[in-house]
Amino acid sequence: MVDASAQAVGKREAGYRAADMVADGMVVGLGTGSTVFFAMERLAARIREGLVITGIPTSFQTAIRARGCGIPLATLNDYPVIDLAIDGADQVDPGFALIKGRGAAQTQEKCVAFAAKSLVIVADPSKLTRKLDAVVPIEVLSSAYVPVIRYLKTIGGVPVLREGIKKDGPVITDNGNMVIDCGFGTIGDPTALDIHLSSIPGVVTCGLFTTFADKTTVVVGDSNGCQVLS
Ligand code: ABF
Repeated sequence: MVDASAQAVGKREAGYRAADMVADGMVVGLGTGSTVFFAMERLAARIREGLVITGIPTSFQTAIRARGCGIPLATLNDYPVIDLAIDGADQVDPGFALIKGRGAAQTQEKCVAFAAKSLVIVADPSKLTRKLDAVVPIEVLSSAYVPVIRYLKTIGGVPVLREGIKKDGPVITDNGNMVIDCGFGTIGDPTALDIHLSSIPGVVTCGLFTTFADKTTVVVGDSNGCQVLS
């Protein structure tokens, strides 16, 4: 059982440490989720002290929060190369393969990770796992969610269309698509599954991130401080 307040302290430690890795003049990818929000809180303080950066948000939610923090924003089309991206994760394995997308923002997060020279994943210890085994969020065209679900079942997946908290309709992403959360049990070969899922017609982006390990640093925060893994 995860202690929620200790977890929040860890997230803040990790977020603040990642924000301190940002240098003046950088273009910074801003991921989605509560740990990244701590990083933005710290960036806001540094901006008040004179830091100049440009943020590239990965979701409407992050853009709103970043504006509130006084972080100047631009788009990936304005800045196709990002100096450093800070993002969260649902699970991280020892080789830095990731599951992301609980916030339904994995498409833009993957675009930003791809464009980034370096990717800093901020996490609390509960995110670290020996083997990835969480559900994989899959963003899918609304016009093809039924055949995609059907196909996922044929490859041994347990797919569930993500609904809102009130269960009164599907979650719709910032891109106007739906999300399928698909269980696969323990994932033996994350790279192969990433490639397979990404190749299904109708799938926009799957939440497995398996191609960024070489440029990834993982900052794990807990109540004693941070561990930086690279
Ligand atoms: C985003 O937010 C997602 O890709 C990931 O699912 C989630 C992590 O959220 P949190 O930092 O709140 O645990 O990064």
